[in-house]
Amino acid sequence: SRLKPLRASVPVPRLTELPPLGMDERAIADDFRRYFSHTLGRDKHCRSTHYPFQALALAVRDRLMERWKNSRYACEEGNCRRAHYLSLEFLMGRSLGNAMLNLGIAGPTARALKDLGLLLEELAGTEHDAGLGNGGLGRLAACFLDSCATLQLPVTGYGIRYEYGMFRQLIDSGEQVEEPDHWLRDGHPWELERPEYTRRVRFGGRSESYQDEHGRWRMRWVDAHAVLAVPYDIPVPGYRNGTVNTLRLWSAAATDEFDLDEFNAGSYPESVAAKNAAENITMVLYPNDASENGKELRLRQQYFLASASLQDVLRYWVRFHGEDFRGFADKNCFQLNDTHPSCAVPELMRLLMDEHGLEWDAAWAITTRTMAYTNHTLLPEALEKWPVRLFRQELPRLLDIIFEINARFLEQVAARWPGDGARIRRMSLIEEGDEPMVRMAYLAIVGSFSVNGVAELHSRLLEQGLFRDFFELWPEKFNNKTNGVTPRRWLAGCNPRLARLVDETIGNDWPTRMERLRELAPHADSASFRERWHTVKQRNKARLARLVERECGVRFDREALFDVQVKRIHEYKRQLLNVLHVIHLYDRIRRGDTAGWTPRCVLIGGKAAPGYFMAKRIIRLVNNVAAVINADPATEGLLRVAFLPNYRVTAMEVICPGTDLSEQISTAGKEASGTGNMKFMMNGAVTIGTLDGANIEIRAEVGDENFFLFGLTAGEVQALRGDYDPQGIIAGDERLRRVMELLVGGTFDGGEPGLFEPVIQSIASPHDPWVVAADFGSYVEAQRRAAEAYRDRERWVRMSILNSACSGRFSTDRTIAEYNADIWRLEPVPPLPAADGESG
Ligand code: B1N
Repeated sequence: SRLKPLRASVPVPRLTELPPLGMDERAIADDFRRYFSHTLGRDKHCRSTHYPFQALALAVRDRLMERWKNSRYACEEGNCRRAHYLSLEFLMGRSLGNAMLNLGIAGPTARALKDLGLLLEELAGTEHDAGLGNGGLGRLAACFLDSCATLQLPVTGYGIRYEYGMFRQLIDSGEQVEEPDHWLRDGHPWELERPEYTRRVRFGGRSESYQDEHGRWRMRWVDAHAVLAVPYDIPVPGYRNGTVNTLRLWSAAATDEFDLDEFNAGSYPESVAAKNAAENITMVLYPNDASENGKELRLRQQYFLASASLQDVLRYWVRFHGEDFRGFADKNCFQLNDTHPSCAVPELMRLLMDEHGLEWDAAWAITTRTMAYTNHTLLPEALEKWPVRLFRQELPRLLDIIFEINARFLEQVAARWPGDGARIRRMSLIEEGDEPMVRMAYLAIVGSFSVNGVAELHSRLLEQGLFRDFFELWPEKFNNKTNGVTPRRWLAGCNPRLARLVDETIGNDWPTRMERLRELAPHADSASFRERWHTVKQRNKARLARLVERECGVRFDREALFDVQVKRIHEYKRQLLNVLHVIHLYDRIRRGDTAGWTPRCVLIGGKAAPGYFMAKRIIRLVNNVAAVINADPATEGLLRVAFLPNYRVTAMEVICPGTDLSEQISTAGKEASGTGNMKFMMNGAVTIGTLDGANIEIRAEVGDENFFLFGLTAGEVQALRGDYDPQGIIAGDERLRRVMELLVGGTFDGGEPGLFEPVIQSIASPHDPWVVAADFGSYVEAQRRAAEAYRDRERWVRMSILNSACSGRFSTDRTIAEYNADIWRLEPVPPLPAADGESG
C-alpha cells in the first residue's frame, strides 16, 4: 500500500472538540471566500464559473464531513448489522444541488452567493454528471443510496470509479456519434481518496493443491498477478437527518512489485508501460444497457469489484472480531445488483477458505446466508454467461469453486428429482456445448438466500418462466421488490415550483412521507388549485421548451401537448411505435384531416449502445422524420418533433417536470419495471402505456380513467408466437398502410434510398419479437383519447394532479423499507449526536 499504516505509537490527533460548522448564510459565505481565495488561489480576475463552483462544493462538502464521521462511528460503536450494495453502476448525476437540498442549506447558500454577486443556478450548472451507469439499473442504485441514508440504514454502496463514464452523445447529420466522457478531468470535489484501505486483486496464474501446516490438503491460487484496488469514498447524505452514508468506488492501480519484476528482467520502460494493463480495468464503463457483450475486460471489472469489496468487508470484520467468523452472517448482507457482481459468490467462498482457513460447509453457510440477488431483465441477450475457458484463464481458483458448487448443487437436484437428466442439464451452472459457459444467474440464485424481481409482473414471470426450475426447488427464496425513485431528487429537487405548491397545500414533510401526497387528491376538485397547478406546469414546460430550443433548434409552443419518450434506445422499448404514430399524425395533416386537432410537441431522447445497429438506425429515423415535419409549413402550430441529444440524469431533471404525456410503450413482458415512468408520474405527467413492468402498478394506483392503456398483454404477446401476421395487419389498417407507404416511398430518406429498409423489414416480419404492428392500432386510439383529454384543460389538470397524488408508492423509501423488512433486516442507526445538535 502506498500509505504506510499508522503504528500504535504514532500520535493521533484529538478531534472531538472541533466546533461545528455553521449552516447559515454568513458561515457559508465565509467558507466560500476562503476556498476561493486561499485554497484555489483565485481573485477578482477569475472569469470562469469553474472555480466558484469548486469553492462552493468544498464549502458544502465540509458540512457533510462531520456528519459522515458521526454516521460511521455510530455504526462501529453499535456493532450494527450492515448491508453492502454491490453494483457495476451508480448513475449519480450531479451532487451539489442534492447535497444542499438534503442538508437543508439551499436557501442560505443561494443568498450567500447573491451577496457575492453570484448566481447559484449558474454555478450548479457547471457540475459534470457522474454518469457511471447506463440507465435504469444504475440510477436505481443511486436512488437506493439516497433512501438508505434517509431511512438511516447502514448500507454502503460498492462500485467502480470509471475514468470514463457513459459516452457523450452528439448528433451529426441525424446520426449518433459517441464521444468519451472524461468526467474527472476538472477534478471531482465529492470524492475522498482512501489509499489506506487499498486491496490487492489477482488475475491469471493457476490453482494448485498443497498441504498446510497441519498436513491438510488445501487449494491455493499461484502465479497470479496482482492489481491494486484503491477506494474513493463519496458521501451520501440523508434528507435532513444528520446521516451521511458512503459510496465506495474502486480504482485500479499497478503494484510496485509488478514493475520491479519486469525491471529486473531489464525492460524498465516496458514494465512502466505495462502499468496500463492494470489500470485499464477501471478505465471505461461498458455502454450496453440490457445486453451483454462478453468481453474479457468486463469480466475483470466484475471480479475486481467483487473481490475488492468483499476483502474490504472482511477486513472490517477482522479488525473488530479477529478470525472468528461465526457471527459474520448475522452482521452482514450483500445485495447483488443483477448478476454483474455475482463473482462475489465464489469469491466469498475463496476468501473464507483460502485466506481465512474455513472449511467448505462453514464458508457455504456464510455465503448463502449473506448473498441476495436482484434480477433486472428477462431479455435473453442480457443474461450473462461467461466461457469456462475465460474463467480458467483469468480466475482459475474461482472456477474450481464454481465446479464444486455445481457438483454439490446437482446432487441436491438429483435427490429431489431422481433420474431427471433433462432437468439436471437445464439447471446446471455450466451450459454444455462446444464452448461451455458459466450461467451467472444460476450461480447467483444457488449462492443466495433471496432472489427478487423489480415489479410484480416481472417477478411473476421470473417464477413461471426464466427461473421456473429454481422456483420449484426453492419457492421461499423468491420475492418481489417493485422499484421506485427518490422523491428528493425527482420532485423536491427537480421541480421546486411544484414542491412549493405541495408544501403550501399539505405541509412540508412529504419528501419523507410520500403516501401523504394522497392528500392532494381532494384539491383536484378545486378550480383555484387546478389553476395554480396548471401555472406551475406551464412554467416548467417553458423551461423544457428552452432546453429543446437550445439543444435541438426546435421551437416548442408550451400550449401544445408535450409528448415525451426518453430512455435508452432499444427495440423492445419501441421508440419505433412512437415514430409510426408521429408519421401517422403527419399523414393526417397532409390529408387535411385536422378537425379538432390537439397541437402536439413530440420529444424523443436516448442513447443507443454503440454496436447496436437497429437502435442507431431508429435514432436516424427520428431525426429525419423530425426534419421533414418541422420543415413542412403545413405542420405549423399543429406538430413539432425533436430528438434531444445526450439524454442523461441532468436532462431528465428538466424534462420530467415539463412533460404532459409520458410514453411507456414497451412490448408487454419485456420491460422489467421502468423507473422513468415513475419520475414522470410524480411530476404530474399522465402515462400512455402498455401493461408492462411497473406501468401495471402505476395504473392500479392512479385508476384506469387517469391512464391511457393500449396494447397486447404479456400473455397475448406470448400466444402470438407462430401466428403473427404483420403484413395482414398492415393491409387491414388504412392508417398503418399509409404510414408504411410514406416510409417505403422514401419521404424520410433524405436522399439515401433504402436507408430505413431494415426498419421497414422488422415491422413487416412475422418474426418481429416486439410486435410493433400488432399494437399500432390500439396505440393510435389511445393517443386519440389522450389528445381529446388534453383539449379539456380542467380534465387534464385533474388527471395530472391525481397522478402526482397517487405516486407515493413509487418512492424508493417504500422500496427500501421492503428490502429491509424482507431481506436486509437492519436497524436504523441515528448518527452520534452532532456537536451542533442539528442532526435531529
Ligand atoms: O433495470 C431497471 C428496470 O427498471 C428496467 O426495466 C430494466 O431494463 C433495467 C446489463 C442492464 N435491466 N438490465 C439492465 C444494464 C446494464 C447492463 O450491462 C443489463 N438494466 C435493466 C431497474 O430495475
